[in-house]
Amino acid sequence: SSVAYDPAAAPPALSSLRLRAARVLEDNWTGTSTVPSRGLYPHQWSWDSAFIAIGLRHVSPLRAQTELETLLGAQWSDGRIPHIVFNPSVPLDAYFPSPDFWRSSTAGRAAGAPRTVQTSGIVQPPVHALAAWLVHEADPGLSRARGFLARVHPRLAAWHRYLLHRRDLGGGGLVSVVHPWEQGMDNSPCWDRPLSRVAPAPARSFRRADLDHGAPEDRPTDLDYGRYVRLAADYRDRGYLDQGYADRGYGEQGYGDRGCADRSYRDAAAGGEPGGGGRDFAVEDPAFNALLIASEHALARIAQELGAAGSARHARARRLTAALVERLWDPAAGMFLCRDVRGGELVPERGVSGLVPLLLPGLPGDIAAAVVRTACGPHFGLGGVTRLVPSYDLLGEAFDPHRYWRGPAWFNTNWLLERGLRQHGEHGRAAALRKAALRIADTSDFAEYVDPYTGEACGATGFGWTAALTLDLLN
Ligand code: 9YW
Repeated sequence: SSVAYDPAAAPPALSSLRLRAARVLEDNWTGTSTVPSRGLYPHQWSWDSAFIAIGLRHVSPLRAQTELETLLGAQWSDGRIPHIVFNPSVPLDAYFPSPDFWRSSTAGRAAGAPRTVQTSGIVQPPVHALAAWLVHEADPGLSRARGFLARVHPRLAAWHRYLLHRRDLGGGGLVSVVHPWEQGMDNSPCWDRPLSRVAPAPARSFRRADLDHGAPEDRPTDLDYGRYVRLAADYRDRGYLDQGYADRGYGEQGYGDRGCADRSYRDAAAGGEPGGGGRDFAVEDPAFNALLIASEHALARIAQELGAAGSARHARARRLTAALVERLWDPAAGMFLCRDVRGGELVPERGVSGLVPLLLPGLPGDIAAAVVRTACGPHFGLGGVTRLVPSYDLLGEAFDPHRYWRGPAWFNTNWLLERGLRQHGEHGRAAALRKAALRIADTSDFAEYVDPYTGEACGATGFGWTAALTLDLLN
């Protein structure tokens, strides 16, 4: 078995939690990657895989490396890492949107989608370089023997280059997402205002598969789905091309040689203003950008391990941290907010995404202290009325303790906050959050998300990143 289990290492309750978490990852393993959930999400998801690798490294560093290598194997030649890599043996109707919606290998040709694997055309938060570094650290001997970092480094560098060069839609140095699915917190109230400009696709033009699993009343509404479908279809119909595609010559910067630049697509994309993705929806999100910055620091360490200099990347991470504060910090709210690039203003909604920059080592001390105060105050209740930090403002009008990203607590964001608290010397609060997360992972059977007040399980159980991050917190 690949489970490294030492019964002397942990008290009985924790060691059985560890075994059960490892078992979830075993059950969700397909042979080359791990599904988030057998029923609901039967393919490979990008940021799920990064979090899963972070936990998997404690039971099998080899599988953790393979998880990331499989994902990176589906990278587009423009550098983007797609948010879903489809498993060809899963029936088309098991998940919507399916490969026949995204049509990556045809519609994504000009942007360099791979020919042999089907993927989506949007992205998810860049947790990957951070994950790669943590996976390496778990077993440097194996990592060096397999040339793991040497192989993933150019792909991770191309990924960051894509985000920084193609996705700075606001012009202030930060990355924009062009779809709520890209940020990963699909129906957060932070998207309500920017999404309201998007004309929904008619409900009869698509069939949701998510409603067949779990509790439909917790899932995003049909109206939200219509808007998600419209945004994704428009991006697809523009060849998944981003701004600046035509004038900067993608091929030279992209990774690998799978790209096939198609002149007619280029010209079409260059025509409109603003062209490509983000025409109707472009948002600078604090968590997405903070994860990019954390991954820039990790990429600097990876470069150093490979014998190159890391100082330029560390410096870039510091500049990005300054841009994050400059563009998204709201002193009155005591937290970071999303910037609606098309509307040109900060979105007045408190999502947990605005606490995630606590992760960053370079955050000014007064800002880190204010974020901790906000997390512990009435809007998020950490150490007070909630057991885990909710995905959205307890006092917000849209708050609902069971509806997906509009209130429930998620384990990945709580794991990020636990790290952030430790990063800024809040060891007592971090230990309490860790304990609560472990207990609730245990009692909820590794739920996808939970009621932040009671810890009651919601969504799928046996959820990949919940099990993985449990393993990481146990170590
Ligand atoms: C969906 C897989 C994904 C996560 C997202 C989460 C959800 C897909 O599941 O999106 O159909 O709702 O919002 O963050 O990566 O776990």
